[in-house]
Amino acid sequence: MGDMVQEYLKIAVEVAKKAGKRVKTDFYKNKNIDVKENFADLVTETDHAVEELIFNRILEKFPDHKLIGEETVSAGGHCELTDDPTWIVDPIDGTTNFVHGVPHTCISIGMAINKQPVLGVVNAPILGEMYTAVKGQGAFCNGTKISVSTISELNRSVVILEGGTSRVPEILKTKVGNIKAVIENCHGIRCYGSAAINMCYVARGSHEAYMEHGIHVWDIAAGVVILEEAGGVVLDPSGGELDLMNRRVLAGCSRTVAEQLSAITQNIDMERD
Ligand code: LIP
Repeated sequence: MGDMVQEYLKIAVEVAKKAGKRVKTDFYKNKNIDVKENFADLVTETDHAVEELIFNRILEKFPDHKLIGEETVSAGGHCELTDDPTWIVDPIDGTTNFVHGVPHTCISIGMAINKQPVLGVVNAPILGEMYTAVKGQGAFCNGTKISVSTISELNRSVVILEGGTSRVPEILKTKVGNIKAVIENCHGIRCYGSAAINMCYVARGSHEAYMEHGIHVWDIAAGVVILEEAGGVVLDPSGGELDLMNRRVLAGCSRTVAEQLSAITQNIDMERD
């Protein structure tokens, strides 16, 4: 399988670069914006075009592989993770940032085999950062090996939290409670608007943890491999095992920090992918 995954990585990097060029060009132009679940859940013409570009290239090279993509699923497509090699793609993670001209926006390409993430590529073209990882082979940013922070206490950590797109009052109430609990127990909180970038930031050691309820499998599939290969852990916010389709994530530089964060926050049940 090793050689095959290398071949998959080559194509993932190639297509992520091509997609990055398109995202970078469109970033500086006026955008055609649409809404999905609610007024705060945005999609642009570029999201659709980039997903198509990525899918076409993958299917050209690997016609038997399965695909899960944010915009295809939003348009009523399938979101089923089977044991088959499956590419899990977010054409623009951080769409709100893309729309508003905030540079934290990226292309996230993950791949799972037997439901296990094995490869992750995150290209943030405005930031000029390309993160890559293959299971068992380390994690890299622009070709340089990266690793997680060695801090082991939450009260010495910087933690990433997100508001997300849900505007359901009970969900927001719990999130606000969690924000307060985390601020009270760490050096500071940050919020970048892209789950994939958030996970890469924990992977590169500049932040100790990231927690979010409401993300989707395409937001985290690539980041899981990048973070684990950099020495971090990815759990369910309850502190249990991560379920890729359960729409919540707790990423830590270590299990110790992740568990400390889990212990002071409330979990939220989300509808599964
Ligand atoms: C985004 C996530 C982010 C979350 C946003 C949004 P999108 O994904 O990556 O973590 O807070 O609300 O869901 O929609 O930009 O691909």
